[in-house]
Amino acid sequence: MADSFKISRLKPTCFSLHNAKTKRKLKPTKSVHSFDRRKNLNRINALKQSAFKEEKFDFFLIFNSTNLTYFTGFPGATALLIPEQGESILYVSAVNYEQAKAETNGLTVELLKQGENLMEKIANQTSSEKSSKFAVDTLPIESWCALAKAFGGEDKLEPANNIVREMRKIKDHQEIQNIREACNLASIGMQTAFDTIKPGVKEKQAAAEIEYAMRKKGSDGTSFDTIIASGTASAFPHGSCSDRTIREGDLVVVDLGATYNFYRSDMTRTFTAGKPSEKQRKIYETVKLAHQKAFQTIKPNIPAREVDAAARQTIEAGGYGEFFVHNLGHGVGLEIHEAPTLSPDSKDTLAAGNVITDEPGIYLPGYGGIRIEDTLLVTQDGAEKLTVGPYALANAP
Ligand SMILES: [Mn+2]
Repeated sequence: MADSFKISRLKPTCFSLHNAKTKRKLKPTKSVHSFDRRKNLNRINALKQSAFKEEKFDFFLIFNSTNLTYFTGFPGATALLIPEQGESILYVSAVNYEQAKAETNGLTVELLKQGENLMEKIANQTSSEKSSKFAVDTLPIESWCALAKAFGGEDKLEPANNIVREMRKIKDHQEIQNIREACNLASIGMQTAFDTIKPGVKEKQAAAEIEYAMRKKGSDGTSFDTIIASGTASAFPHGSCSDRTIREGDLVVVDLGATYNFYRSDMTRTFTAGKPSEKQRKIYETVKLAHQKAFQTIKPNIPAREVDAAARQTIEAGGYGEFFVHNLGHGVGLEIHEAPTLSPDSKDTLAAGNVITDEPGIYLPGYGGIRIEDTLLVTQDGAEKLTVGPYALANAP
C-alpha cells in the first residue's frame, strides 16, 4: 500500500500556542507460536535503556494501542506506566482485565474502574516523586490536555514517541518470523489474484477469492482493505474495490496484505486482463526497472532517501517523473505504515532488521496506473524479498 507524502508530526501542546505463468507452490512456514511474553519484557528493558539512561526520564507513559501491543503482547490495555526502577503497571478496564492477567507476565495489571480518571490515577501513583520527568508516546490532544491538567501543567511531560519509533524500526527475531509468515500468506493471495482475475470478473469477487485463500492458510485478517483497481481507477494509488467488472485490456492493480500474530505484510502486482498494449508494456518496464534499481541499492547504513532516489531517477529517465506521486516505500510491522520512511526528504538511515516496502508506481490520470511492491527485510549485506511473486504484466494468454 502506498504511503503518501506527509507533513511531519507536530508536537502536541495545549497551554501555549504552540507472471502469472510461473506457478510457484507457496506454502506457509511452520506455525509460529503466539507472542513470547519474555520478548515483550525485553522490549520494555530496551526502552528503559534508551529513555532512562540516555534521555534522563524517570517514567515512560505508553498510550498508543500499537505500542501497548509491542511492549506487552496484549492488545487490550489502556495505558502502561514504565518506571526507571521496578515493575511496570498496565492499566486495563474491566472488560479486558481477566484476559490481561492471564496473557501478560512480569507486569502489575491494575484495574481501571468505571468512571475512574486514568490521568489522575497515574498522577497520584507517581506523586511521591515531585520533580519527575515523564516521557509520553502519543495521545489525542484532548487526552494530552487531561494528562497535563492531572500533573498541574505540562512542564513534567515530554512527547517522546521518537524513542519508540526508533526501537520498532529494528525487528527482532520473533517479529521477523511473524512478518515472514504474513508475507507468505500475501504471496498466496497474489497467486490467487493471478489465477482469478480475467475479463468478466468483478473487482469485489476477486478480492473475496484472495482473502478467502489467505484466511484458509492461516491469516488473522487483511493488513488493510484489499485493493483491486481496474481500468482508469488503477490510476488512483489508493483506489479501492468496486462492483466494476474487469474488461479485456484493463490494467488491474492488486495491492494486498495479510496479518499474522498482529504483524502485517504488503504486496502489489499490476497486470492486464488479456494482452497488454505497447504503452502498457513501456510503463510496466519502467516501473519494474525502478523497483529493481531501488532493491539493488538497499543495504545497511544507506540513507533511505537515496533508495527513493534510485527509483525516482529511473522513472524520471523514462519520462514519467511527474506521475510517481507517492513515496517509494515505508516500514511494515505491527502497522502497515511505520518507520522507516523511504521518501525524498526522509531522515531515516536503513539498518539490518528493518522491514520495508519497495513500491514505485506510475499513474496516468484518465488512463490507468501500474505499481509493483514487495515487502523486504534489510539484511547485513543487502535485502531479502519476503513477498514472492512473478513480475509479469499479462496474466492470460
Ligand atoms: Mn505499501
